[in-house]
Amino acid sequence: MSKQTHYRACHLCEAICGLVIETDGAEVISIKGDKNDPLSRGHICPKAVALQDIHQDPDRLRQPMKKVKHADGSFTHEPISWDEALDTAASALADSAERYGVDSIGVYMGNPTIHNYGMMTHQGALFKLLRTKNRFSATSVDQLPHHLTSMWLFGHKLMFPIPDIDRSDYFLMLGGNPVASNGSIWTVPDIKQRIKDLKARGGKLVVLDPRRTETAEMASEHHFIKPGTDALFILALLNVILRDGLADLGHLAEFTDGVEIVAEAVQAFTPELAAQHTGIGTTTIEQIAHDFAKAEKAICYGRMGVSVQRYGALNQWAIQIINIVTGNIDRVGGSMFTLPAVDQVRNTGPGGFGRHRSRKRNLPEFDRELPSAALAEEITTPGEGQIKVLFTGAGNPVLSTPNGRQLDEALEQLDFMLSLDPYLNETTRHADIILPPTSPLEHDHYDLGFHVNALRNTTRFNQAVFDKPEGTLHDWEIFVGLGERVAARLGLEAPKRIPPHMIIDAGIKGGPYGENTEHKLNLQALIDNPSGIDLGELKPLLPERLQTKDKRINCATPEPLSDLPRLLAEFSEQDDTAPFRLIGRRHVRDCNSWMHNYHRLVKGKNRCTLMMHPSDAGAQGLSEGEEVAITSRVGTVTAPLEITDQVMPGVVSLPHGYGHDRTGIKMDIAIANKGVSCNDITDHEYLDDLSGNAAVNGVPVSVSAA
Ligand SMILES: Nc1nc2c(c(=O)[nH]1)N[C@H]1C(S)=C(S)[C@@H](COP(=O)(O)OP(=O)(O)OC[C@H]3O[C@@H](n4cnc5c(=O)[nH]c(N)nc54)[C@H](O)[C@@H]3O)O[C@H]1N2
Ligand SMILES: Nc1nc2c(c(=O)[nH]1)N[C@H]1C(S)=C(S)[C@@H](COP(=O)(O)OP(=O)(O)OC[C@H]3O[C@@H](n4cnc5c(=O)[nH]c(N)nc54)[C@H](O)[C@@H]3O)O[C@H]1N2
Ligand code: SF4
Ligand SMILES: [Mo]
Repeated sequence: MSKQTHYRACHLCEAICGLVIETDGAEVISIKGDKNDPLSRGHICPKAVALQDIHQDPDRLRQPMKKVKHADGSFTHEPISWDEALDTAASALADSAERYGVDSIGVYMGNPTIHNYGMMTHQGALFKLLRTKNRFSATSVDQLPHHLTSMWLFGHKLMFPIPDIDRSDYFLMLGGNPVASNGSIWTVPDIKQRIKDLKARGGKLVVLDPRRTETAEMASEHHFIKPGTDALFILALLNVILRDGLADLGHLAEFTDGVEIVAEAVQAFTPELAAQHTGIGTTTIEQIAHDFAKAEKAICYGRMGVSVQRYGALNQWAIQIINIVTGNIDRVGGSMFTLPAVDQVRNTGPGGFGRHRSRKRNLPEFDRELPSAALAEEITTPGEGQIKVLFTGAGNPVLSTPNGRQLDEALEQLDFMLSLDPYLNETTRHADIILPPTSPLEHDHYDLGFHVNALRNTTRFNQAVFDKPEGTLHDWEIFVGLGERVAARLGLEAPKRIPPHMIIDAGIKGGPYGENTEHKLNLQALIDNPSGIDLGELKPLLPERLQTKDKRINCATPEPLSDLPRLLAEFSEQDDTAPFRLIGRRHVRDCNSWMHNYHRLVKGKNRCTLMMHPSDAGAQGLSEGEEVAITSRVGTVTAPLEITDQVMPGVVSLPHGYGHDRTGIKMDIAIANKGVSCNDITDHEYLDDLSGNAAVNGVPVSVSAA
């Protein structure tokens, strides 16, 4: 056998680190960071080696599976042929569309979709045939508020302001833990070094988080903040900045409107009100507002902790208003916009909001998707538009969406369920047919999503490390195979079989560094430079890059402004009556729910513990390691207690993505590290009412000895 060297991006998280993979025949010999990658500079985390583990995992499905019912009433999944699987699945979709209408088909797409360009380029063709209003995705348990904010302020759902940490002097971070997560809506490989460099330059990182996280440990300052109260803090900052004459829009002034309207609207949000509920003193709030506004180049950034809570959209909007009024948008060392080689801002629609609503709870659509917290009820509520057939792709909503137990049960009521997924897991165990794609090392790769979010403009294409085994299909081929069959049944035009790399070639040629530019990039140029091509640091792009119709930024966004009374009403009551507020946490060796089946990522002590502050544990008479019951409005789970002053008093933390104790799954190592699902106790009715985003952080719970 011959040794070979391959270049491949790690697709497991948003940092998209460049890897050098050595193989010998069909074996992976080593996986290392690629020092020549202009974005990741050789950085990797402990998860990179999981690419080999995923590829070799005996539990990874290599053939389509069909759910078979046995005489004793039990079910198993048995392998079947691709033709039988695709024919059966396509018939079920077409039958349902004909019998009950297209809205009887539900769709849920999970997070790895964005990390897999074949899914990104080909999912749309199938959904266009189905035209169902019942589409859902992981977006509404995650970054929905960022999309809305970008659409409202900059005219496109993907116009994300990207923290330019390498050239900044002041970084205010709320509810993000990039040292564990490796960054999000911010592709920032090697974050630890970048934080060290910021501090070495005399810059400051200020972190607000109810837990003293790995990132908080590295920060210049960390302030505990009570979960769910951030909006009061952020609006108080904004109020102080505007009140004290610290606003200075810089070049944004020429094309920005509505600041006076915002200034008036936030007057009620005083440091005193914020201090009363957040746990942060008025002096600190005033100080942070002044430091931020006076810093030459400052960044305000918020992530999961402020997005996936009761005021997610308001928080993200107000964060960007702070960046705008201090002139820190589109400024070197502030938050800047990318100009990616395949320009998804130009290639995709701007997004829309509230153009239709969910049947049962009247929750708003965003970009043709409804909030995932409504999926279960849309399956169980009878009437026109009820979901009878569900398609899931690269998602595990039973573990990842609020009140997962309710969804787990609802899935049993479907007429038919179809999953595009390499694993038999907590969600796909309900599927009548599971369609497993090729392994990540068996297909080529381009980061359609994450170059858009990166702190440097680079571009990189990777060829497959291994040939595709005979009798297997890539994700995109499965979409096309289904689409062709559905189209034939419904008498519609079949989707085209254009391989994703050709779509990328066209995207690059027509993009900002394409054939008509000095760069003259095309796919071949990327193939010739497998570590990636550097397109330089982020540059100021406004107002030209704005996608708003009038090429202006209007700060007085009606939707978040109309959400202010809800916030005031909630916090006009004096005391929080909830015994504890539940938050999540991420560990560098986890990735949501699906990476617990690889020994080297799960070994060591149990990570699925409930963290509680010593004073709370003392008051409740609970001791270290003891099994405790955590109860919310919708359910109870038990977990071992970890007593630590990492969390603030009144707050408990349980990671998500565990709960591999369901029967019928095939992931032996994960089963041995089963833990419990925190989404068994998060509440599908506890939402950001404005956006419909789930609020999995700040959930009221009680804790007692189990
Ligand atoms: N290792 C690892 N990396 C990952 C993932 C993973 O599962 N594991 N998942 C990937 C995905 S899909 C995403 S979206 C990103 C997420 O990336 P991040 O958002 O950076 O990661 P989280 O750990 O969720 O950070 C959220 C932080 O918010 C805090 N928090 C909770 N509630 C509140 C609150 O009310 N206010 C404030 N201010 N803070 C609060 C939490 O304590 C936590 O530290 O990570 C990605 N990377
Ligand atoms: N309580 C709580 N809940 C949360 C969060 C939290 O912080 N706290 N975080 C939320 C966030 S940020 C996210 S993004 C969601 C994630 O929610 P989901 O995306 O629903 O869940 P994942 O755990 O990422 O599941 C990914 C699935 O994709 C499959 N898969 C992996 N690679 C591929 C591939 O290449 N092709 C196909 N077809 N399938 C693949 C895996 O086998 C797995 O079944 O969870 C959310 N839920
Ligand atoms: S940080 Fe780790 S998981 Fe994320 S892309 Fe890099 S190596 Fe992969
Ligand atoms: Mo996510």
